[in-house]
Amino acid sequence: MYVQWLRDPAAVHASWDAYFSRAAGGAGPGAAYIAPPSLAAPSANSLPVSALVPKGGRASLPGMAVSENTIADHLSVVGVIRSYQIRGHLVARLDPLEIERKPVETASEIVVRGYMKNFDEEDMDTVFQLPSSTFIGGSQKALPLREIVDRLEQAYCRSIGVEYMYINDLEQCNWIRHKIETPGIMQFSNDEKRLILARVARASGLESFLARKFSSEKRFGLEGGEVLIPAMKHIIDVSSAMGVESFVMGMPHRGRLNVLANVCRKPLEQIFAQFAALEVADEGSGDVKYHLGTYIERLNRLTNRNVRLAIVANPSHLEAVDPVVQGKTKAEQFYRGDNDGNKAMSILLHGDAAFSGQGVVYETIHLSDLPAYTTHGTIHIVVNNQIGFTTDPRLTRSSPYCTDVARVVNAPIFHVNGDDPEAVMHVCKIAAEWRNTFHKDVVIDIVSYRRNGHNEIDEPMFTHPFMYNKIRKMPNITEKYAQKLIDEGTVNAEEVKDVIDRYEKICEEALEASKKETQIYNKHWIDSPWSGFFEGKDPLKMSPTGVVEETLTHIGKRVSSAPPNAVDFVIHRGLQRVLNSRMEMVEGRTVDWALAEAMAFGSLLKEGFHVRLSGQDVERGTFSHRHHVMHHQKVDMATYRPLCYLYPDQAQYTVCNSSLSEFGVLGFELGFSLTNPNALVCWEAQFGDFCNTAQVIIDQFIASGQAKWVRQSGLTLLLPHGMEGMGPEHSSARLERFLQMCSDDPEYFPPFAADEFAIRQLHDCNMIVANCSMPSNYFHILRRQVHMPFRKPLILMTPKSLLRHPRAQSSFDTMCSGTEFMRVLPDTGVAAQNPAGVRRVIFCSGKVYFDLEKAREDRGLQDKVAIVRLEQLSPFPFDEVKQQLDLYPADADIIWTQEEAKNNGAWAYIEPRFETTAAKAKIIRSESPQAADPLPASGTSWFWRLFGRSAPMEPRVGPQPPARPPPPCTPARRIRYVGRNCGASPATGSKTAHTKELDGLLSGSFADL
Ligand SMILES: Cc1ncc(C[n+]2csc(CCOP(=O)(O)OP(=O)(O)O)c2C)c(N)n1
Ligand SMILES: [Mg+2]
Repeated sequence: MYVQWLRDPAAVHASWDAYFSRAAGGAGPGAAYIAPPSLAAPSANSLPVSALVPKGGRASLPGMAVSENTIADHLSVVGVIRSYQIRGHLVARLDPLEIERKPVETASEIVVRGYMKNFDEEDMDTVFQLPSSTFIGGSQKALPLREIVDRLEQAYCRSIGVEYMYINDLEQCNWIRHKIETPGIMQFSNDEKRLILARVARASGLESFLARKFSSEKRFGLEGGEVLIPAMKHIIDVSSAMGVESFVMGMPHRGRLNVLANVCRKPLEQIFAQFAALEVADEGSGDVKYHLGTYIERLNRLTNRNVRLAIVANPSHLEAVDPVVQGKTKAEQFYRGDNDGNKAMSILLHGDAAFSGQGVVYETIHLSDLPAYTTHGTIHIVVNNQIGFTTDPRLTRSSPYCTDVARVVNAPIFHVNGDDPEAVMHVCKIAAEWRNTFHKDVVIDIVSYRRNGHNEIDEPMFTHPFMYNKIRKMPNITEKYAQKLIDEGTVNAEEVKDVIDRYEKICEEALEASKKETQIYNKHWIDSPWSGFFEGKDPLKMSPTGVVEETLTHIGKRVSSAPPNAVDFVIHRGLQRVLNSRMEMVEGRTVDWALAEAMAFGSLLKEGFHVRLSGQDVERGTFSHRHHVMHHQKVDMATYRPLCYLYPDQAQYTVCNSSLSEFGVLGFELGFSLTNPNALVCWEAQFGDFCNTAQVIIDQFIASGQAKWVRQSGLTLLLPHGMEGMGPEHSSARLERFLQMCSDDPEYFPPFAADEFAIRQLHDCNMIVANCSMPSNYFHILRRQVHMPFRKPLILMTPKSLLRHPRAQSSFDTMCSGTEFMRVLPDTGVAAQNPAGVRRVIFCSGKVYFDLEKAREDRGLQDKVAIVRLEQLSPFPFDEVKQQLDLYPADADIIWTQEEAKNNGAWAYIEPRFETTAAKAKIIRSESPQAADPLPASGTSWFWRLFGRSAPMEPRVGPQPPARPPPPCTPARRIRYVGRNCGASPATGSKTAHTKELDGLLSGSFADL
């Protein structure tokens, strides 16, 4: 305070000004405090202390004395004001049900605590100067105490309870004070009130219409919280007026149909058609109606500006969509060059139980201020119906409010009574303006109730008799607000009836129209349309992934050099060694893993594709191999990112260390990948096993997103994987789990033509799983992600020790023009040159290849054992595996060697597919290829129609084909497992045991030859 006073004496209370003036004037210890002036009436009905201080402030106050009581009173007034600002929300009338309304006396105890004890009734008319920390005076500088308290009650203890005093930034605090305390600030014109009424009437109207027409259907209605609809619309109006053009929204089940209809203006007939059990006319297995996404462009009537509204499709898993929405929003801002989030913003809706219970809320909110993840402020709206399914928040939440999680990022939180629509609109306006001003998160907690059970066929009285007896007596919000407006003369009863009847008619007409529909289309519910991406593309044409050598050399040299134009940029000596050895490799036309990755990224950037790599410590790389950000050793925060400076007209490269979150960050990157297909978006786990804390994103979005929501994503997961004696964790990325989710049929050998086999499989699969062993293949598979004419998620097991393994290096020859990704890497040694002499074919994948290769050499078995690597595990390369089986003698022993335990790794996935392939190989030898079992072409599929061609063969997406007889049994061609036993833990914790196990599996692989 003293420092403040030094800057501006008027900034502190007059009593402190007097004190500091004397102290500064040399008053000795204890003497700076002066007694109150004797001329002042000692009664509290005196002048404000400011009046006792000479005009001009800080002049010394000789002889001036202010009574101790007067100073104490003034300090108490400051305390009272501050108390309301900090704790007023605790007694605000937020709950429409008034279940926990506190008695007035207790309430004032809670808020002002001891500060009012100084005053009695007489003091209430004493005029006090107002401190600069309040705006309750408006243009007045002093007010009687009664008026001060009254205005504070109005501002802080009516329908709005605001929490903001923990915000560290004074400007932000003052901004909120101003918006909340200024007298008369919450006023609405008659037209504005009519608009609120019309909007709330539509919200209620839709729910009651659905309740009448589809009484036995679950819709997770909004009744009791209908004010959400005008609230969202108001936020959109205010934000649109401030220039926002695109709104990306995420929300749970509750009220979703209402939001689609009345906020997004999704055609009602499409919504009603979802209630009829109609056949789906296009691709995808679909989802329930209250999970579907949408994307609408329309004119905002109030601002006369176009707005784009997207609701992101979500699974049942509450809050899981939050980071996805943020990533999608970030991408919209990125591609628009909207660096401050002025054009695109996100709105997230939450339930009270989910917002406080789900950890991903915290993970998402914690991204809000990170440079590479911020969306420059999200408006969170909690539809706080004070219940979660059957659960009472008083027993299932430790935090006082369901919104407390947002306090960690200093977000202001506006609690508001949902039955006071004007108060709700007021906080919505403040929230939109807050976001526009400070570009930070803000929370609106609409305290409401749930009129029905969790869904419409659920009985709430089982668990909440007290609450529901109250709810039964509650008038509908439209009735309540209409009555208020009628009472104050804003509208008359006929107008209200007209508003309600008109919407009912709209619904009736839409229902009639929906009855004419015979089919529904999943594509109508797409949340991220990629206009222009599919059109005119040949679905079987993959652009080349090999590049001219000059590109490799150029990129290689750039990432092997310190900043070319900054001679004084001091880099670490260890890094210099890394760069030197990189340069040597480039000169020798070879690459290791890190170089291959840099060349894949760099060549895509050159071609104009944005590349984004996000995850924990990705900038350097967990294994210190990447170094995409070089740090000046002498200047803090001075960095150089070589991949950003490859070519003058290249696309932007983003590499960003994330927060220590998997669920949040993976969800974010998935969202990022949805906005624009022309980008490579990668998320890297620190170690592969950590991806299991993001399992919801993997199961509910990545593996099944396209099937449920016809929405593609090319997101790439880089998961360090491999048994290297590092213990149970840090070893397995749980390859088996990904493979189990792959939708390619183990018993079906696709009948695709040889030149289309790979691409048709890729098109039909739900995701790609690969475990590459060579840098060149890593290079190609990354590039293939963007050069496919469609998008599929890629799950890539990535190496640890192979990063520096001398044999895990590739020649430029395998990356230059004309080369491509090899799904299978055949043996190229003596065995392959004389296949007839081969006694055993070992199939494997990933790092174990190098152990096997060495063991074969050690045993001198190069002519007897062929080793074949499956680089792409799913979709399973049936055709190329068959070629390998055909190449070697029919009686050669076939084994699958893996380093993961038998119940882990690829074995369970591989085995049935090998059986199918082996059976096919036999059949082909004895029968004509046409005798195999292709499915007959039936009509034109979605896939082919998409590209304007008729289908040569029915693709394997969508309805499953009729059951086929199992493949013929061919015991001679069975594949045998060699590897670790089954295990509960992915790997042993003992280095010795690890080595023994490895020796064992290598001996087993070459036994009996
Ligand atoms: C992660 C997760 N756990 C459990 C559920 C099951 N579930 C569905 S709705 C619900 C209650 C949600 O309460 P709240 O967030 O307050 O929303 P409300 O239904 O009250 O609008 C629960 C537990 C779920 N959908 N997602
Ligand atoms: Mg709830």
